[in-house]
Amino acid sequence: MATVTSPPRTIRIGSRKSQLALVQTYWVQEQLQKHFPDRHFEVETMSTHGDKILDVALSKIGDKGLFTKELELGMLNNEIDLAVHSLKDLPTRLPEGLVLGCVTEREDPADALVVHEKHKDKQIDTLPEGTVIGTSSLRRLAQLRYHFPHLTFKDVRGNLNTRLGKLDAGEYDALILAVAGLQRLGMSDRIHQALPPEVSLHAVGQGALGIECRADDTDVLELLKAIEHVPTAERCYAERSFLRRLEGGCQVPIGVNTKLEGDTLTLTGIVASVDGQKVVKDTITGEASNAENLGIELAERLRQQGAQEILDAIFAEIQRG
Ligand code: DPM
Repeated sequence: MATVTSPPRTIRIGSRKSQLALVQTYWVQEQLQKHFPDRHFEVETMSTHGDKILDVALSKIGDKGLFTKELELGMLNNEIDLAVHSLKDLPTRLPEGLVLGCVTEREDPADALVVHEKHKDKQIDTLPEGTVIGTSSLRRLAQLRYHFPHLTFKDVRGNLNTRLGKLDAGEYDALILAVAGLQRLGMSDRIHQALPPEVSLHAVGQGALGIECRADDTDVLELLKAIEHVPTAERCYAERSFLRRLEGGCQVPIGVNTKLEGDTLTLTGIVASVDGQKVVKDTITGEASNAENLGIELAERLRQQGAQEILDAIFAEIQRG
């Protein structure tokens, strides 16, 4: 009698419903399908808390995992098998039972200046006094205030199209957005200037996708290995370890930059006060195989230089509301 083997299970990929999340998820689905043509991958969408409260400033919500919690519950309840996140939205500590299964190849991690038409002949350092810049990122706000105290900053929420609409309508003179998000949505033409690291260090994990799965799902972990980009992963492990050590959530003025040359990893980190008055910044270099320890050591160095006081003041401010 012939043995009957059951067909391999369908892999259910969870995603937020935003346009950017879906583009990213379908890309991951396509990559997995390419590597494993005999397996079946399907996409399940879910709304997250962060998608539902669009009118509140992100920094005031102060909730880690704003965009990830529902997907994580989905994995723990066995409704989905993996979740695709923008790595920068994935908290550095994951719920018990879940792991970061892989990190995909990073796009340009820089922040982008997007301007209203009337400023099209300007760069970040030539925008006139009082220019209104839209951002809800404390990290972008703090660094730009530090360099350009004459600029004015205003909160902005909503998806990319909503934000660009507000810019074009004249509610803002400029926006700061991630280069990677604009590129993935086919809006590279809106990138007026990619901000150099001297002006703005990007968020931890920015430009990379992080795929989360159940820690004991050896099948999925094996599939994810095929689409892992090791150099990106090494850089991001250093960045995430740095942020974890500083106990920073995703809404803190902490920025990073990493470079990988051969096996040598260089990590720069910054902690800035929201008013742009205080900045603590340093760089560490070492073996890429030691990525996580480099992140920890850099965090400790910044602590000694005053980063903790800056962060404590911000956490107290958030608590007060
Ligand atoms: C996080 C921040 C922002 C997002 C904070 C920061 C930007 C918030 C804002 C942690 N997540 O960067 O300091 O400007 O109001 C987000 C974007 C992307 C992933 C959009 C963006 C796309 C880029 C990527 C929102 N999450 O940063 O413009 O995948 O890295």
